[in-house]
Amino acid sequence: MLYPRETRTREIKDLNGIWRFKVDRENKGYEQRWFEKPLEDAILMPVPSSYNDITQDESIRDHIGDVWYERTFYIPESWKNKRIVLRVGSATHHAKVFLNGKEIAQNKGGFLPFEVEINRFAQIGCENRLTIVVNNILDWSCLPPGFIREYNDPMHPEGYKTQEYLFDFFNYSGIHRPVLLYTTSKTYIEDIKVETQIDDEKGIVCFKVVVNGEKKDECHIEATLYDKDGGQIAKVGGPEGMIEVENAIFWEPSNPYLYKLNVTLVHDGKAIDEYYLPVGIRTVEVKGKRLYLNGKPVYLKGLAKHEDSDIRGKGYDPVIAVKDFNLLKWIGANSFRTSHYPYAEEILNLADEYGFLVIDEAPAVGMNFFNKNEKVFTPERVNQKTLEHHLEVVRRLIARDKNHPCVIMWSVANEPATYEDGAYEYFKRVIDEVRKLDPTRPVTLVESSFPDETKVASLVDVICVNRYYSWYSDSGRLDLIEFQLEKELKRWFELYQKPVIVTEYGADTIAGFHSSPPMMFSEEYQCEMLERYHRVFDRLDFVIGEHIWNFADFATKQEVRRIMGNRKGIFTRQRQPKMAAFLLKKRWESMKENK
Ligand code: E9O
Repeated sequence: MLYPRETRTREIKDLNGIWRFKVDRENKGYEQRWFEKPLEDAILMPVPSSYNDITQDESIRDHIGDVWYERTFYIPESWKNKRIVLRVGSATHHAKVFLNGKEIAQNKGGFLPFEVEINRFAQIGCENRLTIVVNNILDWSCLPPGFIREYNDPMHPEGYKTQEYLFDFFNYSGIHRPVLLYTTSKTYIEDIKVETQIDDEKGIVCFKVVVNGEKKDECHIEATLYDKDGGQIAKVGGPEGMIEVENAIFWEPSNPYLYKLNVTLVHDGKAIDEYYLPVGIRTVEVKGKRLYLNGKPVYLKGLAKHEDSDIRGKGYDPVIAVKDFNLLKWIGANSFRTSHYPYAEEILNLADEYGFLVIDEAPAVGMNFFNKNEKVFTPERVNQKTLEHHLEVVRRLIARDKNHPCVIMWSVANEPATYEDGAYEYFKRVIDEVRKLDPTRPVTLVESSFPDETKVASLVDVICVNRYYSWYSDSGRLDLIEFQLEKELKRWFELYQKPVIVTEYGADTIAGFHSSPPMMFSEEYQCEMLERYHRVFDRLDFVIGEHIWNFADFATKQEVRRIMGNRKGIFTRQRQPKMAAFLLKKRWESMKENK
């Protein structure tokens, strides 16, 4: 699936902005056919954004079920002979789309784009009404999974229910990413796949183009590769090909050099469709104890993130996005994980440009009760339907992100109950699918299980482990960190002989809380904890990366162990540094690429 771009032949119409919005409190919208006429008693709502924090009404913030979004638009006469596509960057978690009262699309999954051709339903020259119904209910067939709790007890009013979920971020909902229309010719470039190789000083760019539409057999394809300054390197014909770049500049964090591959679809001597892709020439490989980028060992310095900010919730905002990248650069990081779901494509575009190494994660989080007596992998919970959806999600994730040089690894899940029966069979299916679709990138699954209990470590290329010594276990016992962590990490390597990334470690820290000697929640405690972890990492040569939990404080559901959200950020939610940020900046700036 190609990211929508304007080119010589393609136009974009931005549908972001202020939409009309209505909460379906009684769940009557479909029955009363709200899609057939303009919404009554609607309020205003920005798109993209989560809707939860926009109003002063907690019943909107905590609504479970459908909300209705609506806006109108015009299609210019000049688009008459074009193929017109409506694209929704994401709608969390389920969406139904109506155009002029007719249902035209449905989607399940809150973190990936979907699109639909609208030519048959749209009207040229008069107003079109677009309605998107978004539903935020999670069940065990969803990713992330969740369940509805019904309280049939005397202390709750009849019919009282809550949405329960086992992941640690607020279930923000709404249209989270850009909505737009774009055009192509009727016969068009549907997809491009690029893979790069390195042969000494030479870069090799292999491409494959998929064309669709009535006249696809009458067209031919021209692919041209340009350097950063627009200088032409080579031009080749055909739907598949290979371009060699002598003395190539390889894409890497210290120099994220992007070439440009321009693909033109020619019919009757005329360029009918054109699309371009930024191309970073780079290779990724796991060998022995190390991760190699362009044949050189690389150490991952960075953080796990969230799409989360004040007011916007999970809504994509270029202001927050660029600020975050500036902070990541400032602190000396070279990588991050898209915990715990695929981020907006705009974020990956920026990571390509800024030069960050990304572990791209599927939205499979909260598949663990952290309670050995309560199982997740049972026919009533994680079941065949979940697996089918998981397979679909990784297919769509790879289809969307396969061409990004920044994506160096796929993560199929975060902290599932890998010690349970059934976990191996389940993840074998998912990981086999990922490898089949993309043999060029390593695959991982982020563990919270221990080395002797997990059943899935044999399936992955890199062991990724989240660990909270002195926080969730032996709380306050900083003195135990080195002893426990070193012992555990050595065991991982002893058993599996694979490199290890510590993908989460950290402490909730309230900016401005101080204590010496350090106490939990103080800035000193966070610093001291990180330093002790780092001493262990520096002693172990098979540790190939450190990702702190978390980049910034973020919203969670309300519960007693969360004080206005999860406070493990190195930055506050408003993006101001805590003391630990300076410690990390010093460490990471003085570290070599290969630690
Ligand atoms: C996942 C992440 O989304 N890892 C968590 C992070 C956290 O700060 C969360 O925000 O809580 C830690 C997993 C904790 C596992 C140990 C739980 C032990 C309970 C007794």
